Amino acid sequence: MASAELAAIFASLDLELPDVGAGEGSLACIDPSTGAALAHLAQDDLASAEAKTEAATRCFARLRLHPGPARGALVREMGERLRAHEQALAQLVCAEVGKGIEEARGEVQEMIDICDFATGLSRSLGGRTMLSERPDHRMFEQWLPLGPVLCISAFNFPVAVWSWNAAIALVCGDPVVWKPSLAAPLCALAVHGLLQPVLAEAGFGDAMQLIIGPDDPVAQALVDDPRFPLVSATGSCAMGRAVAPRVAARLGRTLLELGGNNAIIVEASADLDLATRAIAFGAAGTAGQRCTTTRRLFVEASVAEALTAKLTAAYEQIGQRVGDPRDATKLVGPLIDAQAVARFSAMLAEIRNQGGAVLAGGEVLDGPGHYVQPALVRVPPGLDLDATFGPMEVETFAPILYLRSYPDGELERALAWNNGVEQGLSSALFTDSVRAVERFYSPAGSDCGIANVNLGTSGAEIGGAFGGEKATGGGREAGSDAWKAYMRRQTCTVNGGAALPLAQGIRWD
Ligand code: UN1
Repeated sequence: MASAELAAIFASLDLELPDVGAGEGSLACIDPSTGAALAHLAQDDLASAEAKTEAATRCFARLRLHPGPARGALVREMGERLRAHEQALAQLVCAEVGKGIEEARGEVQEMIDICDFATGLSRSLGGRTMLSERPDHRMFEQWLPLGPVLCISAFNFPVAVWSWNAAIALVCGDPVVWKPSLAAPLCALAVHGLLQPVLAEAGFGDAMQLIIGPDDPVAQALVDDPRFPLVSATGSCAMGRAVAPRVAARLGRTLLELGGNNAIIVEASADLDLATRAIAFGAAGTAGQRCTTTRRLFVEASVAEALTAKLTAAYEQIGQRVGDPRDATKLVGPLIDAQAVARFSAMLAEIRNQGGAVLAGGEVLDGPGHYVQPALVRVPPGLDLDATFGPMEVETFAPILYLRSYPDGELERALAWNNGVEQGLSSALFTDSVRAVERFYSPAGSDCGIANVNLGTSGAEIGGAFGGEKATGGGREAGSDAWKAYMRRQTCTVNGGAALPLAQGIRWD
């Protein structure tokens, strides 16, 4: 994308592109489909990050007293602005992170959806009343605003994941300080520039802050700051391992949404055409750069050959449709940067080295841009998955799908493989068998935060709680009761009587 086009997108949002030009300390925003710089931005330093944190903290004192439904009305207005500018924002997501235009539109739609959801929530957040064991006592719980939330987001969902946090946090009465990925600052600037005025017009402009700065020292200082009772961070397991102990050291709360090493199990009874479509989208969509991307595939032996043939054919077609993410006829855009391409190639070399085979795809396309053909890989036959996953343990953030068959009738084995990695984000089973479904959903079934039957691992709706177990971090964002992470629970007991009966029947007189 040319800089003029980028400036036009910003202008359509009534914003100016704050391009400071190349220079010391400025951040280059790279278009992954060309490798060229789109713009250069000034970065926050410790002093400006401190000022923004302080402003958010001061704003919290007022926002927490603003009625919940009134906060919901602000979030509804934010959703309206997003609706009105969906196309421009999608173009920006597409340009900055290389997501195909249709998927980029879907990402903006997720933002709109969560605003709708949070607006409804703003009239329904509530606690319960419990029966007290003491006469004339009333016991209930209430949920109160928690404080400023630090939201660290990743490049692959540069705006949607922030919005899951921000929309919910704001209706809960919490300001949000956003530290976006340095690979996607333009998306953050645009969304902030579009939505922050909604809050400003209502006198709560400081409830939305944007800090674009390096991890060291800016993000580290934010993570350590006790003014953030909650740090919500999305990214790699390595990032979570760096953030969580720092927040724990000050006894703060974290909401972590980290890596996935997601598997699909295909039983012999499955609709193989349906499975093929779901696997292809899950594994190759977004160029394999979703945390929910399908990375491992376990197929019941008697259909392994048939499914492999269908997938190989699908991958060959997909390989022809890798290219410019702005072109709606393409299915796969570029990887985020040259390092991601290098990791993709290195992993395929390692797999071949260990006796695995690349059945389809796997080529790096000539530049400019960071394009690769999604790879379908047969796991090295010598690798004993009951003992180790070898290279498959690693979440290579690129489109590599590992395929392995399991003996007929041994769903238990496939479930053990599904659960055998350190992450526990998403999982799926393709089957026509009710028994298999019940096994998958039983306490001995999938150990992931997301478990789907006859659909793929990626592409969750916002209405459910999103997140996973084990090294995925345990956090839940977006729908269901994920809002509880953004509030503090208070258990309240009122004595309406004249006596003072003690709990547990204790006598103390
Ligand atoms: C992510 O990759 O961090 O379920 C989020 C999905 C999307 C969200 C992915 N709705 O694939």
